[in-house]
Amino acid sequence: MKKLAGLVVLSGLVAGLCGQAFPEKASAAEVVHQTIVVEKGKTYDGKGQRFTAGPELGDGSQKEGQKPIFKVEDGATLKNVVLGAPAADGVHTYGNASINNVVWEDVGEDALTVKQKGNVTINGGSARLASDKIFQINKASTFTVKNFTADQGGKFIRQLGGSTFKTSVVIDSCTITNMKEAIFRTDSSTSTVTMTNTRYSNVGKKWIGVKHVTEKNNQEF
Ligand code: DGU
Ligand code: CA
Ligand code: CA
Repeated sequence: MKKLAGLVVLSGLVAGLCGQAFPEKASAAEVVHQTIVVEKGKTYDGKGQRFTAGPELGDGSQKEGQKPIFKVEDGATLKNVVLGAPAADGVHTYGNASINNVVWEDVGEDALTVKQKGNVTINGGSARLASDKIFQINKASTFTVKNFTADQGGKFIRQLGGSTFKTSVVIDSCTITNMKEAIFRTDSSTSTVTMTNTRYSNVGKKWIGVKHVTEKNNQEF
């Protein structure tokens, strides 16, 4: 975080010296004081805007009970958004949701949580610097992540500890690096994972508790 702030200041200076300022949007973050709700069936296009959490939502630490920056309702789409630090509890989904090109620069308590059952698809984007979980699945769902890059976390995906509902995880065309524990961890004997066309390195045990694993065309490096 510190490093990043320094970089932003530095690039501002350089841009100033060269007489050409960067577009305002590239550096300015909008501080969110109240969760932004993407209502049923609607699309929210952030057009690259960076958002951070105000203290009302949380500090992005491992403290539970923080609020999300975005709540995505059934049939809604969130796209082209950058979440900076602090990111509080990131994004919550309720039902079917599409999350396209969302970048978590510094994951808060976690990056995204499935709060209500549905098909959740994350396409494009990236997440890094998660102290523990990146994606948290709290309700039965089909959870698809594709064209996504994840670096430095505890677990890439975690099904709620102790839960036995079925989650179907699909990971395709991702790059996953430096997970302390696993790519997917579950306590449910019915949950499944299918991973294809994915590059991964230093991801701990890869699967913890997963009884049904399908892997094709992946590359460890
Ligand atoms: O202590 O239920 O981390 O949704 C256990 C909690 C925990 C959840 C989860 C989440 O698993 O709060 O963020
Ligand atoms: Ca948590
Ligand atoms: Ca959480």
